[in-house]
Amino acid sequence: MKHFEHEEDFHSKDRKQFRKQRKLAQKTDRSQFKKSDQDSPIEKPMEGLQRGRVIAISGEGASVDFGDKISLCSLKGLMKKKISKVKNIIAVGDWVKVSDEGGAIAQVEPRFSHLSRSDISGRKEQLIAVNIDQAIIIASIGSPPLKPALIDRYLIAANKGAMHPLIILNKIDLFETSSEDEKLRYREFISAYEPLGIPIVSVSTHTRIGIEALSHLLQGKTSVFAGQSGVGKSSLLNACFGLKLKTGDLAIKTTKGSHTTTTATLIPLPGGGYCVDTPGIRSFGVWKLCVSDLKAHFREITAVGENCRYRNCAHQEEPACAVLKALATGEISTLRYESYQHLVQEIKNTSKYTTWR
Ligand SMILES: Nc1nc2c(ncn2[C@@H]2O[C@H](COP(=O)(O)OP(=O)(O)OP(=O)(O)O)[C@@H](O)[C@H]2O)c(=O)[nH]1
Ligand SMILES: [Mg+2]
Ligand SMILES: [Zn+2]
Repeated sequence: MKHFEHEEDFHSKDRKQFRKQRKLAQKTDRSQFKKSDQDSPIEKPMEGLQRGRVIAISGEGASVDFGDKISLCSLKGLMKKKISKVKNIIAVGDWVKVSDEGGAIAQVEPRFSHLSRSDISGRKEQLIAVNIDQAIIIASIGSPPLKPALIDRYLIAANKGAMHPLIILNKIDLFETSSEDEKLRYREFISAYEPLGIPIVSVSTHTRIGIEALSHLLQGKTSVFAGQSGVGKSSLLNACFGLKLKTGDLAIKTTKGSHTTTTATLIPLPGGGYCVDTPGIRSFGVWKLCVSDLKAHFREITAVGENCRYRNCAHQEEPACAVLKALATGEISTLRYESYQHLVQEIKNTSKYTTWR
């Protein structure tokens, strides 16, 4: 099966093919491919179809697990029928119905959860994995450095997609030899994020600290591993379940990490449950990020902000700003404040008509 270097390559190929099909079809039937026809790809039930689960997607189609066999199925049937707001109309974790002849996917079942992001253009939603119980957000305390702002993005996306989030901080074995700055950042992170009520587990595949606890959290559930390239997602799955997933060698590459896992794959776990190992991504834009997402996610900032002098206070340099005061006393964490300001700016850059109250 041909694998693309990045998932974007595959989906942009998809889009080109689809545009061609739409042009051709519009000549004969203008109703079928209307741009407004962009809802979910779910259809009325059809007879004579086999049900299976999408475990991986490549340039040639989707690998579908039918229980007794795994087959490569085409997306052609779906592409001909529907245009979708999402960039990829099916995703890893989808339950699909496939026609016996030709192995084309005819239907996609309703999803109970999804993890998605904005595609590179910012105009389409890109599904990472669907029908997943929990999003395991993985970061490392060093190599690559801890990025709280990226973790906040994943937390917001998990919440929007109805997945339970968990934070895993890998490479805790590096703590002793870390710089004072890195140590401080790690401690600050724990004290700022623990009060949010999201489980945080510090682990190491090298010393096996926390590996048993992580295995326990994954057992019997369906999870998606998300996080920057090089944080150790594949290494952690190997350490927890004795798998042999390909991992990158940071020692001979850069400390930024290079993409070792190139396509998202749903992996059955020994003892029950599934996990999607995903390729690390460079940037993660939350799809349809809005003011209410920020209010819900940065509750401590929203609550304190009620006491600012101005109702539309941006908490930047305004007089009598309660948030800046709380920041100075340490009541609000600098990491959370910086992350909040980043995301506010992102909303302002992408939407013209944002109102803050
Ligand atoms: N020091 C240290 N290094 C680790 C640990 N876990 C993984 N690594 C190293 O981190 C590097 C990257 O690991 P991977 O498992 O390939 O990372 P990944 O997140 O799957 O990366 P992508 O597939 O590119 O997204 C490898 O060199 C691992 O040996 C750890 O606990 N401590
Ligand atoms: Mg990997
Ligand atoms: Zn303020």
